[in-house]
Amino acid sequence: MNGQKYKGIIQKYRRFLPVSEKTPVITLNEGNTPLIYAGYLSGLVGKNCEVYLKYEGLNPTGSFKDRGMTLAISKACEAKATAVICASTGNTSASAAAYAAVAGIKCIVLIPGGAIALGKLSQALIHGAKVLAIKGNFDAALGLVKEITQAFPITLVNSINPYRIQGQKTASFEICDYLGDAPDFQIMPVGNAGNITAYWKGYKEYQSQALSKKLPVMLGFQAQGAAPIVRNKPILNPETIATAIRIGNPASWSSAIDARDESGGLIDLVSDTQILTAYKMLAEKEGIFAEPASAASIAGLLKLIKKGYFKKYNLNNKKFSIVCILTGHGLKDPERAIKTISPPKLMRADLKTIIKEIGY
Ligand code: AN7
Repeated sequence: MNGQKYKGIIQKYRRFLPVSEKTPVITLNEGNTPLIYAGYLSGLVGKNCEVYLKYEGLNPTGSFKDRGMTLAISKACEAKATAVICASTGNTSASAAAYAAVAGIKCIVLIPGGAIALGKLSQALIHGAKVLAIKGNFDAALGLVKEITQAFPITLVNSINPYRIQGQKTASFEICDYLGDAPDFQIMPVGNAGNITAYWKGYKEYQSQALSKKLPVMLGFQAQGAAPIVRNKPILNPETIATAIRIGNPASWSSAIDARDESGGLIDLVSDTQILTAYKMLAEKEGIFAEPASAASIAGLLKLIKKGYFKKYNLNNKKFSIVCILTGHGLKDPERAIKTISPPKLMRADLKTIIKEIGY
């Protein structure tokens, strides 16, 4: 960092981003998230494999959305916008609300009523956004904000705003910088499909500038009840416990397919049960608490291991790497954690009782 203090992804990757000296930088020092070696998962894949977890839950508002939001809000401010709006399954609204607060501009968010995790709702509210819960799902909310921004001078900050994708691509730069090259495989959840689009764009840009050699095989996972890309048709009533990816008609559908096909990868689905198993395993074996949508990455990894997908890579005795993206923090959805594990029973505050319960 040339002795400079870290000041977020715009400062760090300025030359890859559509900013100038005139662009005000609205930042919360997002990015620079750890890529954590996952010993237990590596062992499950095989002896030649290194699995890493890109822990995006450690961004300032607890999800990867901050990377795109710093740029979207900075560009909105450069254009003298006074208000931004988004539809959200939760994390985008939390991030938009926080960055709009720093920028001192108005933030409006439309969320599917009763279907976003508590942590995310609390964030949007506490940062002072105007939060509107609609009787409809994310796809309906996105339709509404598109219409609103066509009619009123409010800037859309969903990932159809190209600055969001531009900012989010910096995560792949960080992975390449850390590993010295792109990984062989990247596994990630797919909802509105902006993030898979962003990562793929980032990997291609880094390679074209000779900052990395390889391109990863992109492996995306949707939730079984919300898998429009896998099923090749929009889902009218998407359902999954991974509320972040409860999306039936992704905005970046075609660029997700490009990422899949250009990289020789796949977009597949995992069930809610598989997501919850992976969610628990990740917390218990790797010490990382990620939200259910993020655990879809791990559920996808487990599914591919079971299918023997990595067998041929294990056979040729060369080391290979897999990066799983953990898009959001587990604390976003504390209710899910408590539902997944039975809550503790209340006991008498008595030494004997407690020691007996511990098993000594
Ligand atoms: C934790 O916040 O769409 O495929 O409105 O919060 O780029 O949509 C969130 C998506 C994965 C899927 N993991 O990313 C929103 C929203 C988490 C997320 C995704 C989301 P995209």
